[in-house]
Amino acid sequence: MIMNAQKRVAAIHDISCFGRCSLTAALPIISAAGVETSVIPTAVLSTHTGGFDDFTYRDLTEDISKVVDHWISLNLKFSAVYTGFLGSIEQIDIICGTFDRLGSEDTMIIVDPVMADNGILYKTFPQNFPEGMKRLCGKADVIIPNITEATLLLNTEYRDGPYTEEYIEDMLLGLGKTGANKIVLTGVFFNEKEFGAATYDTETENISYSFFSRIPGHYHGTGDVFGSALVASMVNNVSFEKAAAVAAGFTAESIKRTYAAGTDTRFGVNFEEGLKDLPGLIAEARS
Ligand code: PXL
Repeated sequence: MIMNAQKRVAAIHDISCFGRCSLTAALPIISAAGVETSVIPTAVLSTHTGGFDDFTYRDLTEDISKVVDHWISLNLKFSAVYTGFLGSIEQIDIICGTFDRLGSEDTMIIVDPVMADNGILYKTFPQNFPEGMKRLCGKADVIIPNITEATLLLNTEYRDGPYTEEYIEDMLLGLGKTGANKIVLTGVFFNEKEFGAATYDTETENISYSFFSRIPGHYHGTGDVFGSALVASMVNNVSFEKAAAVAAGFTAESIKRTYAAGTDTRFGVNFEEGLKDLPGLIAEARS
């Protein structure tokens, strides 16, 4: 392979036309890190589903395999495939197959099992969706669940925070047995002052935490901002734990700006004004 070839990622998420999440976050954030970002939209919605009613919903299940067929005919190679919100339960099997079809041994598979938050499965998904998501996570190198998604993957009961170290570390070890080698758990906090992510690498058995000052409110789309910054860092050869720290810092700064502006929390976070700093954060984490 050419040493300095530009990295290319395939991002497989919905397009929420308004609300700064999924592809409208992944595309600018991963691109800002110098990585070519190809997309497969799983659905097109007028807004995301968190706090808005009457959103439009166009399911693109039928298109995914056709996009992949065309890409295969072009012999495209990917450094990573990064999946998030899926448009239907049928897409689980299609995306499992897509990992095999688009991936080579150098391709990192990153699955954000987007399906739930605050103890509740998103309303667009059937009750058996978590079973399918478990299968998708089993094919991943890296998974990025929040606490609610982790409980659905492990069939354990959801609890509100603050959490204990024992609760989080049991969860990380449990997730480490589901197939992925690297686990990032988001929405972790042990007290009201700090908030962040925990990581577990099943190969080194290392557990790490990245915490930032907690800001009041529940901001929409932060999981996608975090996941995109994590992918951007990892494909740029930042180590796993440092990539989680870059992602947590980038997300925390985005939340801080949004809180200061008093924006409606449904409208997503101001990550845009942090994009110019992302390459520097990545370079620093790599050195
Ligand atoms: O940020 C996750 C997400 C992505 N896409 C859609 C969503 C959500 C979360 O609610 O509704 C459509």
